[in-house]
Amino acid sequence: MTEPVEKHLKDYKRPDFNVETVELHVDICETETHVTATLGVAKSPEAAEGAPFLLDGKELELLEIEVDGRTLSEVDYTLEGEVLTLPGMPEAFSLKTKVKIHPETNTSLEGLYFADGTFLTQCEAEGFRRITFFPDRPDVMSSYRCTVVADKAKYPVLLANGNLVEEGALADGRHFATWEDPHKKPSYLFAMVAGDLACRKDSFTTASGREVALRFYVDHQDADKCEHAIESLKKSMAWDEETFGLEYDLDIYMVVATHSFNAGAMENKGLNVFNSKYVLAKPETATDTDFQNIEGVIGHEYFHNWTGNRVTLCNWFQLSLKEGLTVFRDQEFSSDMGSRAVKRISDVRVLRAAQFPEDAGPMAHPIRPESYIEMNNFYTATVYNKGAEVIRMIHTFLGPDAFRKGMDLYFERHDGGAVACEEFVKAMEDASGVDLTRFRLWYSQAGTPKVTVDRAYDAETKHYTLTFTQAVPDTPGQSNKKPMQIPVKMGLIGADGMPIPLTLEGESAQGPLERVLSFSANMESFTFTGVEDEPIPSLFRGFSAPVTKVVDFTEEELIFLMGNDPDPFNRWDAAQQLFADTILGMVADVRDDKKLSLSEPLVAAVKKTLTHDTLDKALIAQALTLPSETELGDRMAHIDVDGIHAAREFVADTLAEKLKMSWRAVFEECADDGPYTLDSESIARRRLKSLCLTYLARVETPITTFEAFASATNMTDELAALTVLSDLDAEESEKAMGLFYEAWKADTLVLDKWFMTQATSKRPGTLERVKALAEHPDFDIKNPNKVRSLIGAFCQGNPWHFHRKDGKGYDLLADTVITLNAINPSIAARMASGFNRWKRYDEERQGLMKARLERIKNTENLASGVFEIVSKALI
Ligand code: 0A1
Ligand code: ZN
Repeated sequence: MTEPVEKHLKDYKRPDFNVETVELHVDICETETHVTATLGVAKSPEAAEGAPFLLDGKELELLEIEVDGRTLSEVDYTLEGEVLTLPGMPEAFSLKTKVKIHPETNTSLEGLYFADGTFLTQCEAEGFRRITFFPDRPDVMSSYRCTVVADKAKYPVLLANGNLVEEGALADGRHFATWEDPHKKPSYLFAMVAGDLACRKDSFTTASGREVALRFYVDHQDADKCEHAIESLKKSMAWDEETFGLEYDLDIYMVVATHSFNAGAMENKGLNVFNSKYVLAKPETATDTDFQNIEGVIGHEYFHNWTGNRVTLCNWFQLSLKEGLTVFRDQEFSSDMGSRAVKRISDVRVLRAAQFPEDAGPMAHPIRPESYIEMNNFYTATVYNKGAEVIRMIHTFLGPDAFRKGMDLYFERHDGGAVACEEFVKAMEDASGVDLTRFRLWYSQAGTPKVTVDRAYDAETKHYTLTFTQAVPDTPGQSNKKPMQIPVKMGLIGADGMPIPLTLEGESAQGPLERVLSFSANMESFTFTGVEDEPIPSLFRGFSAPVTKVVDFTEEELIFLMGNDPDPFNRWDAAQQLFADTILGMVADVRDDKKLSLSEPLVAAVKKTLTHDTLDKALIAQALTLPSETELGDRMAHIDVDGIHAAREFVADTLAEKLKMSWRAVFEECADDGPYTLDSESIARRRLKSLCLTYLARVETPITTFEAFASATNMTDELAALTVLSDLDAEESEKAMGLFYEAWKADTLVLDKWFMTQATSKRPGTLERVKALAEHPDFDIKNPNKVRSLIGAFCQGNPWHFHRKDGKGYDLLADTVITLNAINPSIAARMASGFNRWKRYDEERQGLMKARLERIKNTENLASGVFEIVSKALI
């Protein structure tokens, strides 16, 4: 096999030919589909003399090819690998191709595929080339007209982007629908659907008074689960008008839900396709988190209409231009809809759990990658979540008003264009007058900067000095990095808990109580004057930069910050730091078989937070959730799987035992028999209640947890109790699993929760149960949600069992990757990254993981995406 080729940003050139118009005719039959494409092509004025027209095509059978009505013979073109080359083309011409494709056997879920009775498409990043020959790159933007033809009884619903312009019956019980999209778009935003789906209708009136039809297409049995998604869409539309002055631009907005989808959802113009888990919800089947995720993902796809669709990318290296910005927008939307601090905490948890390790591993890349083998591998936490942090830092430096001006200027300049990240930064710079020269390093340098803070107080001069030092670690292909420009949002807190004015040396007027320092050297000091007593600094408030901070806080200081920091994010962060320091401090003692003990002040601080009567209950729940074993491992240079597990269990058991009465009292206090409502307060109450349950289960009999399970009246409470039970080695655990299955076996999304709960269980024998569940009739290796819920959850969310010393957890992952390689390469590659951290473990485990990576690498017909992940991991 020839090794897959790597593409480089530095080689990027604008296209030689533009496709102005695309007319597609898609004739769907049970065993094959014919696609006829008529492209109106124009040579670019910048094209080199004699440049050929290159089209991409994957797994297409070419049946006919014509230029301006003349059938081409085999000497007129070449078709090699996945490229169709047409030399000697005129300035403008019409190209017609007819191809045969097989959606009915396409398990990759890219291009046109058939799943659960519906034909649908996924074209981002490079799926359009599986439908027809086309220059499948985002800087080729065209007007589309698409006719879908299929059997009328089996596929009554025929959809594509834009407006319906014609529909009608055909011979043999077939029918057609023609859709026209008035907006030019790149091929990755094309979509079409043919199926038998229920349609939930609603409408939204825009700020300028236009009525937009909203249409949600779902399986008939799910028609009662769309309400929340529809409401979320209406909120998103109103929010974008209010916040950014952006209105929707078509008369119809369609959402199709499918159970078979590689990712979360897709922003195709006017016709979003969603993983059903981000659409379908009712209180009996979906948790509070599901409801919140739906609101966030519906918002995300809607916001793409401006950041992604109206202004798109000139090449895939710029993916963060649309994704980082759109994640930032959806995070802001969710913050405005619910609790800002709680949202920030959960976003930072995701960043630390997924992006920090990625940035420290073999696939580390800047938010604007410089090269890739398989684009699908770059839909990463770095491009998305760190990308959003980079936008957030611009927002922090500029402030909301200048940021809004920057957005306006960006749209004014680039609406209808395909641009690069640079254009966004330039618009922000020009609109605000703020120089972002050094800031641009965030786009090109990978790695999480480590910021160390030293403190010095001079009681005589009343000066307080903070000295910041930064180190940006080496990452594959990048070393000796330059210092980044880092916003440090901070305050100083006096011993009485009151904020201290921040007057920097040289300033005459008294400073504010909170400020943003701009730190952009290897080392830099900031001295505050008029500080009467030594304060405690509150640094990186709201997580103002995606860095790891190292401050030599004592336990006492962390407890102080946990109780007194006016910034809720930093209160939470102090608690997490305290737990992490405590647990990691015990790991060596576990190894040496020493007796462990938990400090009394820590127990008292937990009690104080737990029983606080004015703090937001959701914040209490977040603060008292111990860092996960994975998070703790990430804080260690060499991950001690067993030590972390034992120490963390000890801390949880001790807190459960010592504060038994408090957990019980707060649990009772949070109980509520009223109807389920989705307001922030009720969500917070349920969250704190389930946290109490996790502690109580450690000290009370399993019967009480089972009672909580059996009496639950909504999925949030039911799943919380089931999850707690799943860790218990008790008959109640099996009993609850059985009851849950019987109750929900007809609901595939709820079954995903059933698989996941068992996969993440701490009980002995979990690996064996996971393997048995992979043979369960309701498990389907072709369905990505099932793979993620069972195998993904086990390998990523159950480190203690996955890293079993006999290597059997690793075998399960390697076997799954190899099976999936032939079914769905994109999911196979994602799963393969489960080995990325292998060098961080002990020698024995390293050897076991390396052997599995090599086994995968030697698989015949290895997909380029899997090759990229495993070969980079093995370097
Ligand atoms: N643009 C989508 C994400 C997406 C990417 C790839 C997909 O298939 C391989 C599907 C969706 C988003 O950000 O929502
Ligand atoms: Zn997106």
